[in-house]
Amino acid sequence: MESALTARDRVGVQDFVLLENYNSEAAFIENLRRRFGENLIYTYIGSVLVSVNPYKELEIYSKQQMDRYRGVSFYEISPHIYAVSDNTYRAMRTERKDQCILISGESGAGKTEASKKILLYYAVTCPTNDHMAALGDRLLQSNPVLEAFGNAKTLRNDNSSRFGKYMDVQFDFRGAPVGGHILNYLLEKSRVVHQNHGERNFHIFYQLLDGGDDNLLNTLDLERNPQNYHYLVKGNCPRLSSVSDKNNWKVVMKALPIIGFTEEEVQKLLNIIGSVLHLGNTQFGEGEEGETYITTETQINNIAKLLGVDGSALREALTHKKLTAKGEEMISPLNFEQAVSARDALAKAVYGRTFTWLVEKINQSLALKVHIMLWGSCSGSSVIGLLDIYGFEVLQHNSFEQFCINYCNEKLQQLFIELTLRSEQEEYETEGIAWETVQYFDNKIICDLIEEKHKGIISILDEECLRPGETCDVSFLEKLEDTLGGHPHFVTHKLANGKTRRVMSREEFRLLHYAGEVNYNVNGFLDKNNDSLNRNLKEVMCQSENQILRHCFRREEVIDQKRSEMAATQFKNSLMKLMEILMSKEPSYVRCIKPNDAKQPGRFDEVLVRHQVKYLGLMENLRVRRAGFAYRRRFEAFLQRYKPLCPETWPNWHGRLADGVLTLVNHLGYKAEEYKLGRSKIFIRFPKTLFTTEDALEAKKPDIVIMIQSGW
Ligand code: AOV
Ligand code: MG
Repeated sequence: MESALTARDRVGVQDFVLLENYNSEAAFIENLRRRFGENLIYTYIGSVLVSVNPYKELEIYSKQQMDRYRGVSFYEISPHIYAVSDNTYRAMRTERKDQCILISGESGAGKTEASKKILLYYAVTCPTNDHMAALGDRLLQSNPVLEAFGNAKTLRNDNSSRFGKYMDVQFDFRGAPVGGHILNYLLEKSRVVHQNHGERNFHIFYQLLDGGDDNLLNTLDLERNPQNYHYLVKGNCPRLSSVSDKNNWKVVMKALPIIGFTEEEVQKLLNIIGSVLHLGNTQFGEGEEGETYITTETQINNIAKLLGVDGSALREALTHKKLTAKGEEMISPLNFEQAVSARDALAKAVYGRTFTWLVEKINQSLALKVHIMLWGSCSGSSVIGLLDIYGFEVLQHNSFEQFCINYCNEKLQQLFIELTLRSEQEEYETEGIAWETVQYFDNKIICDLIEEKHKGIISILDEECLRPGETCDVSFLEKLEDTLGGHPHFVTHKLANGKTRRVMSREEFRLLHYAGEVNYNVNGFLDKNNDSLNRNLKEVMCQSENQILRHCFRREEVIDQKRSEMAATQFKNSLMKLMEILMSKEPSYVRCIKPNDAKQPGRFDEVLVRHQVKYLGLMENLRVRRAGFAYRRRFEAFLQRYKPLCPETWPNWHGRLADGVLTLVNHLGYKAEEYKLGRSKIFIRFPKTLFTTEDALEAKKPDIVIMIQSGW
């Protein structure tokens, strides 16, 4: 087996734990920079993988590379995303515990690429289950589809994830992938109707116009030029040099049937995408008496045809609102602005719900098939979860979406702190192991500021949305000021002495996030949180002949007028559930770093990298790791696994567990500095110690079989 490190692999140190001056941030960054210069984009902090985006294709992801990493110990070979994948897989197999890989870093740092590499590793290297041979394929094919509908070009990343994704991959007792499930989080729907300058709508629109054949575009009544569609011109950025819409279209169209979409479903899906574009081109006029009417009849006819809805009902629903007052239904006309926002709300709802349908459909295709469960071959199966969310982002103009995205990143950072920095140190304490505490910034204060009941930003936002009478974005901001003014992480234009901070607009509040300061403009917060759609528009949609739409817009929703949860609260609750899922699994971390803001290869902007190293808490991570122990095992688990290596502990140890462990490690020749015994666990300082023991066990395996057979 090829496992030797080459000289090039050894540029700098491959594990920061080996850094001589481990307290020096400059030395840390210098090590990253030197390795980056040699295309060594991966470095460890213990078992945490730090990855720097190379912004170019490297020849390090081939099948041969995968083979190099299979079954090989972490430290024998250069750091790689495959090593993390393999290690996680082996931990799941040997310890029979569910695992998760948490990938974090700011927008454009390489999270999505990392998650795809991990999935590829499992699809290629894991044994296949005869009955599920195509599952790996379907897992892989789900990516281009989800990216087409859920990713877009932003200023930070040409392929930015605009939804959060958590994917569980389920393995059977032989380690073959047999099922998958995706949870999706808050798609940035506002992008359907508006894009900032230099940004694009979701990829699928451009892919369809560029890649769809003439016939298809004819049936959808679409023209090839994206400039003709209002929803595609807001960012003034129709094409991308880094992305081929035409090729990606082909990839998506090939993937859909593999995942299990029927031809009819694909057609219905495209009808919806087309009708969103027609909706964007639907224009309104204002009559003499202030009434609103539609000036673009063709668009309405196209939509009616594509979605199988009644044209005149749609026309009416786009210009009128249905109200129920004292049990009676009333129709009231919309003014021009209201009609425009009803139209946009419809486009967002249709697109957003279709995206959810798409994820459900993919989940059906990846679902663990019943016959396997009946055969019982899934007992003892385990799961590896992969988390790839939208990264922290600061734009020129930050709104509700950035607020949610950055909140999500705060939660993930909090989880990292909980599971690595805090729990690690707490464990030494409970186990009674001498320890010098490492200080770190705990971002819980920011999470609380956002999510606390009654006085957090989300609660205040909900309250403002529900409060009867005149509420608006500015009254929301005032409420925030009243409740949160003086909080160390919350700032507005108002200064404590009653004066105003001139650099801030009166429509903004600033949050001092763990990853940096962000000014949020409150314009649109209430609307986006309300996320409401006029009832008569829902009615039209649920009568559609398009079965996807009928699935997305249920009759019950029109009849039952109870208010559902507001968008931010729904997001908060789904994140809470996600945290629970992640907490129940054994985590591994990939910390992604963006080397420059220009998306260019070979450029390592030290200031930018230093900022990320700081806020990701990598120095603290290193200090905890360095001062601590790489491995810990409960006494019984340690004894159970390694007892064949010592005649006194084999086949059973009858005394106190701690004494058994001591006898065992003495026999193995562990030196005093290599380990410590806590109250219930053994702590092993260096990975090498454990690997040597593992190797000894491996070498002993044939003997063990003989020992057992001969009743020893
Ligand atoms: P993100 O997921 O972290 O941002 P991506 O994974 O989409 O970032 O990476 C951004 C771009 O960087 C990719 O499209 C690639 O061009 C390049 N890239 C990243 N990792 C690699 C790699 N290992 N090798 C080669 N190129 C890479 V966001 O979704 O915006 O938070 O929300
Ligand atoms: Mg991404």
